[in-house]
This record gives sequence, structure tokens and C-alpha cells, in this order.
Amino acid sequence: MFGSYLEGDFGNGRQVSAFPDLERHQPSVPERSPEKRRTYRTVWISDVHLGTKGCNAELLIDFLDSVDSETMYLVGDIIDGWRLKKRFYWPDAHNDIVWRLLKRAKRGTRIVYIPGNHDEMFRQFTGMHFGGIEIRRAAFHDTADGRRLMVLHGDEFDAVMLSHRWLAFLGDALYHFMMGLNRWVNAARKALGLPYWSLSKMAKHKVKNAVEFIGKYEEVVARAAAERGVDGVVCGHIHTAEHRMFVQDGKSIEYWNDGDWVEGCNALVEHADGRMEILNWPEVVAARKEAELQGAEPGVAAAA
Ligand SMILES: [Mn+2]
Repeated sequence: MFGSYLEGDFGNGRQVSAFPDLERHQPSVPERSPEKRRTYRTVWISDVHLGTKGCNAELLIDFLDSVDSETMYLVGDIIDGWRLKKRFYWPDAHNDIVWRLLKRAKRGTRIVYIPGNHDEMFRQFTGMHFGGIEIRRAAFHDTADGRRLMVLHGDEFDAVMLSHRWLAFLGDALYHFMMGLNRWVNAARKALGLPYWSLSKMAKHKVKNAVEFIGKYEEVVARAAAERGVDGVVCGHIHTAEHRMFVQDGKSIEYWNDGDWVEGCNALVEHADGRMEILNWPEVVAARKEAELQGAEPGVAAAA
């Protein structure tokens, strides 16, 4: 199913084998030199949805070729097994991402993969290692400045959010429609030389029910983290990158969501001193292109 990368039946057989020979198989998009990368202590990404058209592989490849870290958490929904079962879709760029992740593990990055609901077929491998990637159901991360964070995908809280289920159904159909629209809008913008633009990011901030749902979700997750006695939580699942602070029993709890690579294209990073930051990769790319343009035309830089 995954060519020479991951072989196995993701329906009933539920097996994964045959990892690539990283030297013999080279990615279709050549990897940029690993020397020039920005290095962080930790990187969190989730909701990549490999195996769907929604996955923004181009931006993720750019991110992986630009950033390195001591530890990397893959916070679920990396491969979309649900969609793959319905309709097989696996372009070369998706292999390129798997190649880059395995290569990164081989180079010494500690990679912890916490499967989500769309890649729950990997949950049965909890506690095992594949190609240097550790599979876990959840993890605890200690930051450089001594905070303890619980890391999990976040679909665990869907049951708690049952009253909002109608929204989830409506949301799914609407979401796929909007993602289609998002691709068309961005193909047009790209042709015009305009930077990437997120349609649903705007919509999420405009639609009252979605805002309420997300706000409630964040609170539920943060409260659960507080009950576990940690300082905060990192999750994904709702495709909305966010940092919020909550107070539970007089103790502050931090909520982080690392976003997605379907339309927001965000990653969460921890700097060497423990400071954390949400990166918006389309903005980083736009800034880099702007700088390159100014570098090429000194007159423009001077005027700006
Ligand atoms: Mn999910």
C-alpha cells in the first residue's frame, strides 16, 4: 500500500513492515542540507493527514527541511487511515515526509509518535519502536525550565463533548467542502504570486458555534490536565493552534494546541530555555521570500 515505505493492510491485517532503505530510496523532493536548520529543543506537529488531498505536503517538507530538534512529538492523525480505506491517495510527496521523519530519527532526533483517531491502527503498537520512532498512547514532557506537560492527541475528550456532536457532523461535511475551496483559492493565489491563506482559520474566528466549541474543548482538556497534576497540556485534533492559560484550584494550567498541516500549517516549538512558541509556517515562508526579494533588490529594502 505504501510502496517500499510502509507495507501492510490498514483495514483488517493491521500490520506494518518493511521500512525503507534510506540511502537507496531518495525522496522525490531532494532534502535541503541539514546544516542550515533552526534548532529547537522540542518540536510538536500533528494532524498532517497523509493520504488525503488536504495534507499540505509542500509546506511540511519545507518545514522539515528548515527545522531540527532534540525531540519531536508527532501528536496524532499523521496518516489518515480512515480516508485511505475509502479512497487510496498517496503521492510521492507523502512518501517524502515519511522518509524525512525516518531519516530524522536515524540522525538522532528522539521521535515520539502518539497516534490519533485517524491513525488509531497504530495505537496497538504502543510501547514499540519502528525505525527509531517510539509509539506511545500519551507522553509527559519536561521543559527546560522544569514544567511538566502532558502530550496527547486529544480525541479522548470527544466523548465529553457529546452535546456538541451535531456540530461535529455538520462540521465534517462543511470542513471537507471548505478544504476543497481552500485548495482552489490557494492554487489561484499561488498562480498570482500571493502567499498562502487559510480560509477555515478565518471561518473559525467568525462562526460563533465553532468558537464556542473550540473554547469549551480547550477548557475540558486543560481541566483534565490539571487533574493529572501537570503544569500543562499539548494536544492537536481540533486543527486550531492555540495557547491559553486556565486556572484550576488556584493553580495555572497552560493549554497548547500545535494546530495542523491541512490548512493552518502550524507547529509548536520549545526553545533551549523552555520558552514555547507556535510557528505559523506560511508566515515564515512569506517572510523568507520577502527577505530574499529584498536581498535581490537592495533598492526595495532601503525603501521599506
Ligand atoms: Mn484527530
